[in-house]
Order: sequence, then C-alpha cells, then structure tokens
Amino acid sequence: MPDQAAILILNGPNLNMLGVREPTVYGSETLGDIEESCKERANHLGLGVDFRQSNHEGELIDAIQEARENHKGIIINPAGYTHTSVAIRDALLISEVPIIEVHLSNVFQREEFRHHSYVTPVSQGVICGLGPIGYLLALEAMSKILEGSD
Ligand code: DHK
Repeated sequence: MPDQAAILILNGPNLNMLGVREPTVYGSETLGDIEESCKERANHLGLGVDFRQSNHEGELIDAIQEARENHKGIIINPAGYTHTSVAIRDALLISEVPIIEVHLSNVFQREEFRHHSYVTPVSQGVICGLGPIGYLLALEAMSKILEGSD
C-alpha cells in the first residue's frame, strides 16, 4: 500500500463555473472533471488529494492554515486572488509546505493586471497556459519534490 500523503489542491473564485465560464479561455472541462483526473493521477503516484474550491478569500486562507498540520503540499489556483491577495500569500508562507501555483490560461498572454502574482514568489514553481493538464503536471512535480524531501 503506497503512502497516501494528502496534497491540498485549492481553487479560488469562479473556478466552480468552469465549463460554462469563458470556454475559449478556460476550456470546456468542469472543475469536477479536473478533480476526477487529479484523483486518478494522484492514486497512480501514491498520493491522496484533498480537492477544494471557494469563492471566499477567508475560506481559502482557513484551508491554507489547516494545511500546515494536515497536508504535505499545496497546489493552488488562486484565480482572481492571484493578482490581489497579500493575505493568501501570507497564509501560504505560514504553511511551510511546498507550494505549486497553477493557472489554466496563459496569464502572460492576457491583460497586464494578470501578469503580476502575489503567490509566485512564495511558490516552488508555476504552471500556466496548459489547461487542466497543468494540475496533473503539478501533481507529478509535487510527488518528486516530496520524494526529495524524505
Ligand atoms: C483563473 C482566473 O479566475 C483568473 O482570475 C486568473 C486563472 C487566471 C486561470 O487561468 O486559471 O487571472
């Protein structure tokens, strides 16, 4: 039986609307589809996944604070809060676990205000522009990072 290290995969505001939300930018997969494929990939990697979404900054911060005790790593798509939230960045620093930032779209091909992230400086790496595959690549990377830290 593989070690079921739980990875928190945290999704910010409006990502619950994937599938109907600007499909030309965010694709046609729903967040449920992404959760399913993350759980499948995590299972292959011997990792457990705690997959969550919230539209509320405080709820995202509560989840990040819990990760310090309950999770081995955080994969986060902070969505719109990427570009605005000092509080999410501060919470991530408190977590003291490896962090990977994911975006479905290529934020650098989009509006200027999406080019800055408060989360990138506290993340081990960033994956953007590859759609839902980005989450799976983040899981692969997290698995390697955790192997290295054992
Ligand atoms: C998702 C959002 O909701 C936007 O606010 C970000 C990110 C980009 C994404 O590409 O997944 O700017």
